[in-house]
Amino acid sequence: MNKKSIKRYFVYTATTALLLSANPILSYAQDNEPMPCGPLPNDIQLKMQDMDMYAFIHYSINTYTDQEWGFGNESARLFNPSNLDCRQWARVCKQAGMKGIILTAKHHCGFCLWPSAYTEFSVKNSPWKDGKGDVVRELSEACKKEGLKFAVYLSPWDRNFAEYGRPEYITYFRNQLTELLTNYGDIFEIWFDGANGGDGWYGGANEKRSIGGNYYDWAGTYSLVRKLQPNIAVWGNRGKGYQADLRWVGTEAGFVGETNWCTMFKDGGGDLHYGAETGDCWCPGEVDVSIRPGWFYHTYEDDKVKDLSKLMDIYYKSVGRNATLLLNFPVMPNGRIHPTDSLNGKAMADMVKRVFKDNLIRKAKITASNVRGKNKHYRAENVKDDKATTYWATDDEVKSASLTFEFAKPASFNRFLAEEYIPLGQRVKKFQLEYEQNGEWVALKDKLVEKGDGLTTIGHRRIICFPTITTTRLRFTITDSKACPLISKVGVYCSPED
Ligand code: FUL
Repeated sequence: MNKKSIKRYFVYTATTALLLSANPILSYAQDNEPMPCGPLPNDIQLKMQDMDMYAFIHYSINTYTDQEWGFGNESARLFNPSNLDCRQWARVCKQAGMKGIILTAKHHCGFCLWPSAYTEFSVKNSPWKDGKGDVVRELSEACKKEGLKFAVYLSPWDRNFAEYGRPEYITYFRNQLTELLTNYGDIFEIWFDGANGGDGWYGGANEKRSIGGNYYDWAGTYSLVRKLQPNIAVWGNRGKGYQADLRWVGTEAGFVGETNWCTMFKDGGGDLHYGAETGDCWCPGEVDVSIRPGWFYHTYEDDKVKDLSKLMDIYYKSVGRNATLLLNFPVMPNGRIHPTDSLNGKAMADMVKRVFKDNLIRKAKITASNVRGKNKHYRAENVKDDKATTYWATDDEVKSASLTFEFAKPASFNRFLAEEYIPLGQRVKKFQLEYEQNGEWVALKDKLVEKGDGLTTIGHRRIICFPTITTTRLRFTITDSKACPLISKVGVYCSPED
């Protein structure tokens, strides 16, 4: 072996060892690691789910015409913010606990917030910065400075472009995608809205245009996106030859089903709101909702900004139900986010921090009804170490098992949180919570704030709200699971609001 090949040999063996220890399937045989169950998330999806919350920013010509959907015949000269400050948007979002921002680079009206080389309908023909400005650039830089990730929304429907509905538009659309995914650094998500076809200006034609099912050739478009940005999460559809990483949850009101599977069907099937228990691919829900009734800014909605209690409700019904939260902040015509939106967003983040600061489980003694292979590696204490990589597991044949938490002194709490180790699949179908009162186990299910499906799926994170109880013992029983349950975290907390 010459020097070069010796070096190559060492790099090869070290990499193989690393891969073996990091890859759950390959290292399975070594330490009795549970086998994966059903479809699994990819690394991009795992990272997205760990982000919990990220922001949408809706800003376009609509901001200046007081509309939600521009027709496409507006003048680019209307775009004239007096005090545009992307750093302020990034700060507002960061204070609201958002880990990244998705900007409407182009909404349905077709106006581009960046100086696209392929259209005249953009910031380059606006009075703002004498046509030399680029909102996409400014926000991508502001995000970097604030330590946030950056992403874009590019509306497939374009009511301005003359060729919309014809093959020429697809070339235009992909040219614009290429600009956005090449010139602005790392993009964490691409959002392809579902509103498509209908009436519009279309270069003066002023008509209705409908498109066929495969008009956008999503298979080709997704592969272009992934070639340009290998780490991007695609939000959108599933079908033959193409798979989005995240799915819509079927409503824009800010909630997903209590029962919520991350799995769906590759052919596009599955319930958007509840997922598909027997699905054949991983496609978790993303709850998109605006902090105001509309997506774009309207002065008449200044007193309709969602308040702390509404925002917490949304948090529990999205992040607390195995989904991510995409919360929209509209920008005002002056180019800034309104102070009420900013204050309410911050109040939510502060409350989330406050509620989930002190996990009472940390001081509790934990007893498990079963521990996989009686192996320390899978012990019950793993649920309180705050490490996403460790978990409590049971033997393979066990589909029902419990953890009992014993508090040294009576503990008062009103929130329960559980997380599954999802890199090996989503498993739990049903669980039960009981607490001890006067020497007897009392079921918590009758006290739940939600009177819906009850205690069903867990996934990345499930949070249960109930009026404050005081007890010395809590029992968490998984009563049905697709395979042996793997629980990486359990928490109980006392929120100041019941
Ligand atoms: C919808 C769009 O039509 C709205 O204008 C908004 O952008 C929302 C996020 O998606 O489908």
